[in-house]
Amino acid sequence: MKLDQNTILALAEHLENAELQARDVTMITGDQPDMDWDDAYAIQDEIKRRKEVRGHKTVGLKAGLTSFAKMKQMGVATPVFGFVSDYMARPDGGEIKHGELIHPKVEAEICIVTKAPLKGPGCNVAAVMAATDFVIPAVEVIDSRYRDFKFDLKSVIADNTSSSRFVIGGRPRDLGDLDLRTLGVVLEINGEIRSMAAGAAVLGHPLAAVAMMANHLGERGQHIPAGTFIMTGGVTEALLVNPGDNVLVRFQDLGSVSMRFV
Ligand code: OOG
Ligand code: MG
Repeated sequence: MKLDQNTILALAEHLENAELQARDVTMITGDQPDMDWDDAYAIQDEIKRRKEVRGHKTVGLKAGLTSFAKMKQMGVATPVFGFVSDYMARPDGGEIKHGELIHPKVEAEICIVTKAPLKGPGCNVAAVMAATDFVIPAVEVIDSRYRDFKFDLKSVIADNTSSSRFVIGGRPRDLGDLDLRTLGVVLEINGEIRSMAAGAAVLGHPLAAVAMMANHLGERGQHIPAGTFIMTGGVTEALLVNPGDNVLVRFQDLGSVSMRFV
C-alpha cells in the first residue's frame, strides 16, 4: 500500500459521488501516480462498504477485461474484479434510464451461481465446475466514471470496474448440458447484429475467469461463498448505447436478455 487511509477514503467518496451523480472525472492515477494494486482494491472495497452502510446489498461479483476483444478495446492486458449491488439490477425486458448514467455501454456475459464456496490459491476450472449450481445469461451495462471511458487498470479497479447496471434473463441451465466454450452469443441493437462471439473468447473458458477470481480473493484472505452470482466478463467488445436503443442478446441454449434505454 502506498496511499494513507484518509486518501483511500477520499478517493472512494470522490469516485462513488461521480457514479451517483453521473458526472465524469479525470483518472485518479493522474494525481496519485504512486498508488499500487492494493490501494486500487482498497478504494473499491471502501466503495462497497459505503454502499452496504447505506443498506445496499452486494448481490454479485464480476470479472472484467477477461476477453481478448475487451482487453484490446481498452488497451489493457490483465483481468480485473469488482462487484454489483442490488440497486444496479434491472428486469429483463425493462427500461434503463440513460440520463442516470454518463456514457453507458452494453456487453454480453455468461454468468454462474455457485453452490459451494470457492477458495484460492490453486482454484482451477474443474473446481469451479464442481461448485457451479447453474449457468445464466446477463447483459452488463458498464459506465466508466472516467472521461471518454479512458483509464488504466488501477483507476478502473478503484472505480469498481465500471459497474453500473445489469440485467439477468434467459433461463438457468445445468453446466453438464452446455459447452461454455462453443456457446454462441449474438448482440443486436435496434434489430441490427452488432457483435458476436463464443464463450471461449473469455480466457479460453468462461469458468477460468471464476478460478482467477477465487485465486485473486484467496491472496487477500477472502473467498467466493456458496450462492454467489458471478459475471465472467464481456465476451465481445462493449457497445455504446443511446436513449431509445433496444438491446437484445441471444445466448445459445440459454435464451435471451433484452432492455430498452430511455
Ligand atoms: C471495465 C469493466 C470490464 C468486462 O466485462 O470486461 C467489464 C471497462 O471496460 O469499463 O466489465
Ligand atoms: Mg462486464
